[in-house]
Formats: sequence, structure tokens, C-alpha cells
Amino acid sequence: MTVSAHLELAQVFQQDGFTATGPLLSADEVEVYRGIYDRFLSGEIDSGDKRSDLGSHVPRRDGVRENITQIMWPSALHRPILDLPLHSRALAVARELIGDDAELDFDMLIHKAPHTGVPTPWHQDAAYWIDLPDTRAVSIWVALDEAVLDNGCMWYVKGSHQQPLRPHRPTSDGKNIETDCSEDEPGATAVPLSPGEGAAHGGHTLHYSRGNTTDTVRRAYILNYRPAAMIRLERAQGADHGLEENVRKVRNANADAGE
Ligand SMILES: O=C(O)CCC(=O)C(=O)O
Repeated sequence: MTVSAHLELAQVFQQDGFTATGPLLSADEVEVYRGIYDRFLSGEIDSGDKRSDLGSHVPRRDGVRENITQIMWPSALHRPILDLPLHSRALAVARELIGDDAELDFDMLIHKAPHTGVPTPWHQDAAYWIDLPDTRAVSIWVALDEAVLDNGCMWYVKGSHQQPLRPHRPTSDGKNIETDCSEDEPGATAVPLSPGEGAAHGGHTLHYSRGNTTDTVRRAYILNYRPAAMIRLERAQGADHGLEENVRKVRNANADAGE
């Protein structure tokens, strides 16, 4: 990408609170990530209690393991991911968008199986996080499948990053949070993506995705960045998005299994 294209990306991000990033992975690279992703989904790569159902506020359909599978910290659970190109490319984009001091805060997988039909509730990521003096943050959502309206491409609300954080309440199962918003909200914009393309949003940007009502999977790899000093501050307060506790449990389970 050229210098002016990066500048433009940063301007759109500042103005709207989100921006499409363009392609971050080639078709061949997408295949490699899909292979690893499916090993996580099948359980071949153990994710311990880092795996949860982001859609557990809705009863599960027969034969569906989770409504929305969320796996935190794939790069810590399976280190070879860090030798693949996405982390360095997404880091370069994050630095263009929020500054040269950006580092990876955490990564995650969010998957919507066919016909699960459960929307990701409207929320602002900052409502999940501890308060920090420097609120710069960016989340880069990378599609590994064609992401369209009916399988749950992301929606963002333009300009919502400049408004105060909305009140959030727990979802009905108490495991996640949601806020009042809808696709009719002024500025609400769907961002369909092709496999390998990304979209970036800030920590205060309202977002959501529809449920997957199609025959195909919707796999996304998500990388979150914030200033290195703020990550240190988070960690000092014990906020690591589940890294230590869960990695320790998986390591212990592997040791128990004789690995
Ligand atoms: O993939 C989704 O449906 C939701 C993603 C999300 O909430 C996020 O990336 O912060």
C-alpha cells in the first residue's frame, strides 16, 4: 500500500471510527489460516477455557456446539501463528492508525457456524475494558471467508467513537454485555469483506454483526492493538484478556496428558 493510501486510511479511521483496510492476506495465505482455525474449532488444537460461546444468551440449535465460537489468544495457544504474515501486517496498519507505539494487546477468533442465526450484540469494546489514561486502541477484524450481511459481516456506527460510552448491560446469560442500538441508527454501516480483507475499528466504536443464516461458515481472525505503555498498565492491574490464567491451564492439561 502506498504512503498516501495509508494516510487516507488513518483519516477515515479518525473521522468515522472505522475503516476497511483492504487485503491483508493472499488467497494462499487465507488457506493456511483456515487450516489452523479449523484445528481450533475441532479441538485438535486445545483452547482450554479460552473457548466460549459469545452467543450463549440464545438457546443452542440441535447439533450446534456454540452459537458463536470465541477463542481468545490463538497466537499464545499455537505459537506457529506468529511466524505467519498476519500479525506483522496488522501491526503495521495499527501503527498507521493509532501511532508507532501500538503493540498487540490480544488476539481472538470469532466463528459463526452455518444456520446459527445469533447476532453479536451491539457493544463498544471499551465497555469491556478497564479505564486507561490513553484510550487509543484499534481492533483489526480479518475475514477468512466471504463476510456478507447474512452470515455476519461487521456493522459499525460512523462517528460513535466521538460520543460518550453508552451504558451497557449484561446479556441475558450474564456472560457478555450489550447496549441499545440498531441497524437503523444514523451512521450504521455494514462492511462486507472478501476473504483476506480487514476492517479496523476503535475501542469506542459501536459495532455488531447479524447471525449467520447461510449454509457456510463465517470465520474471523481479530487482532487488538493499543499503546505499549497502556498494555503495561493493564497487565499491572491484572488485565490480560485471559492470557496467563488460561495458557497455564492448557499447559497443565497438556503436561497431564504427557505432552
Ligand atoms: O465477529 C463478530 O461478530 C464480533 C466481533 C467483535 O465484536 C469485535 O471484533 O470486537
